[in-house]
Amino acid sequence: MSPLEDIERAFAEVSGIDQMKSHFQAALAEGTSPLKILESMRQGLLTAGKKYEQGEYFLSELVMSGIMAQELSVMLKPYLQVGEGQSLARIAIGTVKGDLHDIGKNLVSTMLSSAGFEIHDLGVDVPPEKFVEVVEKEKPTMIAMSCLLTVAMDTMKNVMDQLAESGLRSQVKVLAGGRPITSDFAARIGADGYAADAIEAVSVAKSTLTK
Ligand code: B1M
Repeated sequence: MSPLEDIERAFAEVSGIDQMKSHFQAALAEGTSPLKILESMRQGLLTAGKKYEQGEYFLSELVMSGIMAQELSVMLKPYLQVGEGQSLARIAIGTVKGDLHDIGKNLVSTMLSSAGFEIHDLGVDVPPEKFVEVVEKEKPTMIAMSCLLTVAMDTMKNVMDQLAESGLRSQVKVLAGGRPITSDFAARIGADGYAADAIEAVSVAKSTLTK
């Protein structure tokens, strides 16, 4: 089995940090691209998530898969950062209210900052009022909303509504993404851009700047 397959299986089977780390080292030693490592993690997490959904795994396994993903994200970070350069624009990013998932958001932040964006990370469980306040006071060029839970998707719509109500909508671009978010949903709520993953987030953020 290749190190990439090993990484995917380590996440699918939630086999612990030590095993995952040794597969990660093996993958690096073979010169595997960090983006491929990320994709193997994502595939493994999909399986772990499905097993949780089907009752085969408990919350403890979901928690452990999250800890493993966090560890791998931290180990991957130096390989994903390609340089600083001039700031393209300021982006305030957060996971919307009701949602505590932050691994994907953090990867999106890493890729955006690596591409030259200045990132203001608002964290998780961010209420619409907070997004509005940040737009008003700090005037970022863009806000980026992440959401992993279907029950929290409505918060994205609330953010858009509150931006419009406060007269700030035209002053800021809005990006939306996360596992249950689709381009249709993003368009329906009036976001300027949608990205399916952290890599796409960079190209979408860049193209949204010129919209
Ligand atoms: Co949660 N969880 N979780 N979880 N969890 C999911 C999301 C779930 C799909 C699992 C499942 O049942 N199959 C399910 C949601 C189902 C649904 O809503 N329909 C679920 C559930 C139910 C829950 C709880 C409710 C469980 C419970 O308590 N009973 C609970 C909710 C807590 C809360 O938020 N209020 C919960 C908790 C947790 C943990 C804390 C244990 C942990 C999170 C740890 C953390 O984030 N610090 C966790 C984990 C690890 C998962 C899974 C297994 C993995 C998520 C992850 O990190 N993926 C997940 C199943 C899955 O997604 N496979 C699951 C890796 C990450 C790199 O991918 O986050 O998708 P992702 O990000 C991608 C893209 O989505 C995109 O780019 C990223 C990188 O490529 N992206 C953007 C993300 N944000 C973007 C923003 C953009 C653009 C792209 O622009 C702005």
